Amino acid sequence: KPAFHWDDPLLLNEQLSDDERMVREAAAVYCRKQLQPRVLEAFRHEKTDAAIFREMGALGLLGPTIPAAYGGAGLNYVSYGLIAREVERIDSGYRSMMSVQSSLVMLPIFEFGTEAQRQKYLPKLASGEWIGCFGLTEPDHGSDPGSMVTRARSVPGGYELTGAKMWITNAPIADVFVVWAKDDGGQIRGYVLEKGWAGLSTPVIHGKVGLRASITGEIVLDKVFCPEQNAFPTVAGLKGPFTCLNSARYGIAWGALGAAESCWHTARQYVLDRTQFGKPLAANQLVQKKLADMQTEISLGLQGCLRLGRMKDEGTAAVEITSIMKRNSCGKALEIARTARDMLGGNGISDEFGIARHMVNLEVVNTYEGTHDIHALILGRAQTGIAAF
Ligand code: TGC
Ligand code: FAD
Repeated sequence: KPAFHWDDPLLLNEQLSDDERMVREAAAVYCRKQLQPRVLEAFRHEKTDAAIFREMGALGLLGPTIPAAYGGAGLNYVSYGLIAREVERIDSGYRSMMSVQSSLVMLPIFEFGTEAQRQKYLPKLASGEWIGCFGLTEPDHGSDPGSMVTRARSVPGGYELTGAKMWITNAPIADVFVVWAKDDGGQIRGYVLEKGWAGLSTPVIHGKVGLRASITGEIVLDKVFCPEQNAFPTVAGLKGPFTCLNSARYGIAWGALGAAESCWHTARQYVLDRTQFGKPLAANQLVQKKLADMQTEISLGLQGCLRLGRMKDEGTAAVEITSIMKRNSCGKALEIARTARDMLGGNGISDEFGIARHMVNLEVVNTYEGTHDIHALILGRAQTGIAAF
């Protein structure tokens, strides 16, 4: 009779290639040894350790799908997903730092940048020597980025950027800024800005109740001059930023399930160890049902992520599938974190156990990169032909 593996019922691990398993293991070891010991203090005190970028860079975890010629590891999308899952098993903030650098900064420079831009920025972003951020959201335009008001006015030799971006991961510590703005013709285009350019400032946003290990800020643009050679030459319209989001949302789909697995495993061990009414909590039917629901959702969700990764690697993934997976993983992971929090009773409230931290992080993850409901509307439009935004 085939054995049942409670923590990997569909044998996902066996569906990976040897190389993919090695990537997963290397990421898991790094996360356990280097990230796990830091996370409690980082979360409590809103501390973002910039050294993490260099550590991740040294292991090839930044821009893993970017070719080796530009400093990347040249891995496939399944490997990228596996890395995101391991990093977010520790904390969504660490995965945020990694996925912004990889999908939202390195990917557009690789896809849309000139050869000179690729040569200048990608190797230093891959090594973690430079930190990147991505500015799409504005104070008054989040779900509807097409209405952005940031402007890139043509001036001799380049553009002058004016406007503000809000809720930008990594911004206050960034060296490289991929910023989206409307040109004189009202077309959205991408610009690569650098730290220290006149008129560019990045105030920190304090007081976040989630994602506290990952620094967030604004990007304020007060007539920032961007030379022509720092504009993406051809991409125009929302296709530019959305191409980056396709990759980042895919990583989040895997990552959120990593956070969910962490909550599930912690809750399972807790209910096995804790006795009430003379028996382990795990001996109660209500408790076992919760564990069964977690196991079911996580196993099915991971299988969907793997399928999407394979389709991305084959070039057959329609972008709507990413909306299914991002939305499903985030919604289910958040529900699992809330249930796991409850299963730990009072201890679930303590940050020592990690579940409440995952829970508030997942509130953010469910909101950024397209909210749960915005992805429902993308899918609703795709099956009815009616845009209900
Ligand atoms: P819509 O008419 O749908 O599309 C406009 C143009 O864009 C093209 N397009 C895509 N291209 C590539 N990939 C996709 N997924 C695409 N989706 C659309 C589309 O073909 C069209 O091209 P063209 O040539 O015809 O002009 O545009 P809309 O304005 O109706 O869009 C509505 C909606 C809801 C789909 C969209 O605006 C949306 O997705 N809103 C959510 C915004 C969002 O996700 N923001 C994320 C900000 S970044 C972030 O949160 C980073 S957090 C990272 C971290 O810390 O980990
Ligand atoms: P809104 O768009 O105002 O939405 C508010 C609510 O209304 C949501 O529930 C939404 O689902 C709902 N809603 C909106 N429109 C509709 C509709 N038509 N029908 C039904 N419901 C609707 N952005 C970046 O560009 N770069 C980053 O690095 C980045 N990092 C972030 C980090 C953090 C910690 C956070 C919190 C956000 C980050 N964001 C970033 C911004 C993020 O992408 C936005 O917050 C998100 O897209 C939602 O936009 P909003 O906050 O303006 O909410």
